[in-house]
Amino acid sequence: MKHALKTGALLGLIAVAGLGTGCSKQSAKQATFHGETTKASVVIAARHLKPDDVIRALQTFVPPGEHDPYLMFASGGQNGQVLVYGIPSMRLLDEIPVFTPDSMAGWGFGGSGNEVLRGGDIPASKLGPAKELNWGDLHHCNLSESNGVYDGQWLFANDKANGRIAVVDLRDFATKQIVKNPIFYNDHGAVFVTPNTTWLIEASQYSAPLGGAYQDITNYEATYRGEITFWRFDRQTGRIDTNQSFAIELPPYWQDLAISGKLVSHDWIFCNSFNVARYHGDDLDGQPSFEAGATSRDTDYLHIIHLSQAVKDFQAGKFERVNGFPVIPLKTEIADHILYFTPETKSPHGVDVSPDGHYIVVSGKLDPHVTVYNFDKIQKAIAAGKFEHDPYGVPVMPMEDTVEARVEVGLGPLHTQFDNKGFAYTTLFLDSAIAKWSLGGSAETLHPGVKSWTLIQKLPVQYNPGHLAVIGGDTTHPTGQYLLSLNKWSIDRFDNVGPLYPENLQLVDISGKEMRLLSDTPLGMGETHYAQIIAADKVHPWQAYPEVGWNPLTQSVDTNAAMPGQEGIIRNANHVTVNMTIVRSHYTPELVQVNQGDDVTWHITNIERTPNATHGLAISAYNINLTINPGQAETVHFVADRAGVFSFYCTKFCSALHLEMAGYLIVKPATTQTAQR
Ligand code: K7E
Ligand code: CUA
Repeated sequence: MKHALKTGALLGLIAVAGLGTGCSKQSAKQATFHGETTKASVVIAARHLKPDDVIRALQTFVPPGEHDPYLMFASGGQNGQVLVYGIPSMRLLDEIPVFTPDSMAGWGFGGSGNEVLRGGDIPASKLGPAKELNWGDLHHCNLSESNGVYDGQWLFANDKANGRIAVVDLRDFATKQIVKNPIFYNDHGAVFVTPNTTWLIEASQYSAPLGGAYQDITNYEATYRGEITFWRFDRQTGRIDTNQSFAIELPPYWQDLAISGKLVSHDWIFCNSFNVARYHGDDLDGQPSFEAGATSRDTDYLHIIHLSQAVKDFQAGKFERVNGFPVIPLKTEIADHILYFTPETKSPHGVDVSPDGHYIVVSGKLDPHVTVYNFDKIQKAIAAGKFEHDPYGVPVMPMEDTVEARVEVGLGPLHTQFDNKGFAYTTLFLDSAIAKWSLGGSAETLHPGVKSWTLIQKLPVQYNPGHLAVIGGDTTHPTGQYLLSLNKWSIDRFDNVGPLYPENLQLVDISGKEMRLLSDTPLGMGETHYAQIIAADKVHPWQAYPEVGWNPLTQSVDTNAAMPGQEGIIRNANHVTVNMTIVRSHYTPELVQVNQGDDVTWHITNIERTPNATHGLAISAYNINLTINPGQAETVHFVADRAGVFSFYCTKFCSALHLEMAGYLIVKPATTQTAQR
């Protein structure tokens, strides 16, 4: 690969650059460019670069006009969107709007974006009025997989704040569906896919009565619950089929991350929990806080779920309905051998499955070890049936029967990813470091002298990493090479921009024996919780929509789309239909005259076939802002309730006569009185 320069070649380049060992602080300080910017040694000296800086720069620099070999899809956290970076340059290539309106993409100001966003609202019910949701706390975005590897077709994301999940189509990098969980208000272990993307996993977080109704908190043990929803994804329609989806009821522990097994363990789901103590306050009443009460037990429970067994029960109708949604009750899960527990060290966060599917790695945040469970041992323990039972009757297997190894990695271990050489990488939140450690079997075989289940190296990162991402690092075929440490704090790393600091994404080279830090990338627009990295050539987005009149929601030509030659304004009583086409640099028609109170349906089609020839439609005062890509057809609907003269114009600087790409929406007042105002 073009960018995968070998260290030897790099050292050669350094020698050419005349760096040698003579880069003393003194000379660096005095040096200026003197116009000699084509001489590497002069630039290196003037910029005070150390030898390792130069290597790092050479490893991450992508020359102008060239492309990055990898794409990272990263959650945008509180901004509710997905961010797309080029790796190794760390150039931000795109922001895919998901849960939050976005002006650049014209998302949420009329048109198809509104339709998708409103699909995720909370409907009115006997509990209260409808709630419109206009932001999300996006934690995990997950690429679709075929046979356990990313296939580059779809991307899924969750909203922790409101218990929603979204489907993004990677043909046009646009969100197609947002589904509100009908039985829970929040989630966290989401969205994680099964190896063929048949099911999308969404685990709830903070226990509450299923269905969202009121229950007195003193009835916590009896009436509060957790759950995991299994959403059926239909590749044909590109949508979650809510009618083929179901949930399983769980005890009121606070379920955390959930993940699918793979290969040997492919039919099983693993989910962490904390607050198995079922602590529920109340601090104003003199009780301990949640942080003390929820961590009062030494262990919490790793949930082990037999998915196909749950699917069987769902298909056999062995469920109850909550808000109309099928939920398999706990007692059925126990009777039908769907759910098992095994203890995990308290307050765990990450749960990750090794590439071969054999090992499940769990990190208890308050334990300096990662705990590695062996899938075969879990199966044997299930068969042996030596169970204790939790207060709800769920079988609990002894930890000593399910654990393969415990590796001491450092303080505050969170999340783990894997490479293709038998190593695992775990973020250490409290140590502000990444631990590299060896898996059993594979590392020992591949690297003579390396012992199984051993800490190999700790690399300091800056600071407090959450998740980490290795190329393909959660699939059956990781690539290795690069690792991203997604850090929560940045403290002193960047120029001061006031009290709200950026996050820090750090790129790490893991291709050699030792991990090496390559670059820092501040992110001042959200908290990246999770990311996945895929080879860029595995994603095949369109450069423009395939045909003119393309509806991005149906991914086909829309029979209602405005087409060239058929432009015009049609009135039917007080219903007005505008059929408008756009091409550089005009709207047809340019004058839209309606009466106050008219119900306006405005179809607009970008008839361009040139890639990148995107236009906008911004209508003053009406809060309408569309982005219309080549071929795309959009429809916006509004009531012309405010009289006056409103301009509309193209928001994308599309041509020399872009400023002339404008028109008027003229709304004739219903009464003369209004006209005078
Ligand atoms: Cu650790 Cu939501 Cu996966 Cu944040 S989560 S880091
Ligand atoms: Cu179209 Cu500017």
